[in-house]
Amino acid sequence: MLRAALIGFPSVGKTTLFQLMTNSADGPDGSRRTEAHVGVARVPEPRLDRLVELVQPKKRVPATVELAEMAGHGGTRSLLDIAAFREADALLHVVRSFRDERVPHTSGSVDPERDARTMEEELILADLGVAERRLGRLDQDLKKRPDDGLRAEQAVLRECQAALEAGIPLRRLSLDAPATKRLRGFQFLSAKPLLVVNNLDEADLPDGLAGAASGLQTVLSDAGAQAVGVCAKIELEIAQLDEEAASAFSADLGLTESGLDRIIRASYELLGYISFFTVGEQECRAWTVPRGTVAQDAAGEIHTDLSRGFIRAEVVPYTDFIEHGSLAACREHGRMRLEGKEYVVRDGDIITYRFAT
Ligand SMILES: Nc1nc2c(ncn2[C@@H]2O[C@H](COP(=O)(O)OP(=O)(O)OP(=O)(O)O)[C@@H](O)[C@H]2O)c(=O)[nH]1
Ligand SMILES: [Mg+2]
Repeated sequence: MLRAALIGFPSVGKTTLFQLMTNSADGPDGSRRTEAHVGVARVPEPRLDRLVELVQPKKRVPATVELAEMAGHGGTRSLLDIAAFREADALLHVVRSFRDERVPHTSGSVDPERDARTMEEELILADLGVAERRLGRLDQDLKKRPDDGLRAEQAVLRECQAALEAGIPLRRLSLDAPATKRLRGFQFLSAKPLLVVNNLDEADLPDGLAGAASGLQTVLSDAGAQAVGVCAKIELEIAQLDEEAASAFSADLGLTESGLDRIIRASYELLGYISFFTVGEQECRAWTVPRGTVAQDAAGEIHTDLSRGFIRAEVVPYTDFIEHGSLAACREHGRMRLEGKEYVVRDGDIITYRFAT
């Protein structure tokens, strides 16, 4: 399951977006900066809808994304203190482009480019603090007891320190696999994939939806980040309308896809995530794994028993399933493949696991 953290400066629309994405009405309790506000977003997946139509299962279970929202006044420090942020797979940085004068801006003016840059600087500074503290300790330890593992850690941390001091986020370093592994435990914020969510003014629709007009593009390429546009407040209002009114209103504004759709799709693209499906009379269900995941690890996403007792995976590509309408028909027509542990799962695969308990 993808875990994402909604971060940003005060009053940029994080809670509004959180409500839009998780379909909830609550927000974080502002008085408790030590806890994250956590919710679950269901991943929109039209292919799952098609499978449900064909299979008519008792249950339709979408993939989910766990969303943690930061309280604006918690500051970047709270990102280091709270596990839900430290452990996030991706950061969704909400920046304000909406101009509404009734909502005061903490920096005095609406400037998404400045905000994106400032946040990036804060992430870099936070990481620099972590790296320096660890390097200090390593120095002392190495004086007492020379150790190759510690020395390797020191080397890679020094490389990080140099990058951070030059204002380069760690996600832009190309480190080899052992170095990446050594760094994993630090959960550096600037190493996390970053999606800037540009909270647009209504008047910017629909052209702003691509996310990065103007100077924001430069900030994004410096950061190695992507952007997507939303109009959180209006989209939340639309989400509360009945279907007919919602589609009429959306069409007026040029919104062809919901904000949730766009953000999730952009996050999946950014992270290289794909979907696979399990189908049966009980339930049809979508799952998310990073591209390149092998069948046995994908099984572990469903249940550890499936991974441990893995025998084989029966795989049907999505388009074949749609053409033939059922797993049995796919088997009859020779469209079902038997794959082993090392099979690399493809986007849209329908998988039935055979396993021993
Ligand atoms: N006009 C307009 N107002 C918005 C938009 N998004 C959010 N707002 C308003 O801005 C104010 C702050 O929104 P929140 O979603 O609470 O922002 P936040 O980032 O969670 O704020 P903190 O948690 O206090 O940092 C609210 O009054 C929202 O209604 C938008 O797209 N357009
Ligand atoms: Mg909030």
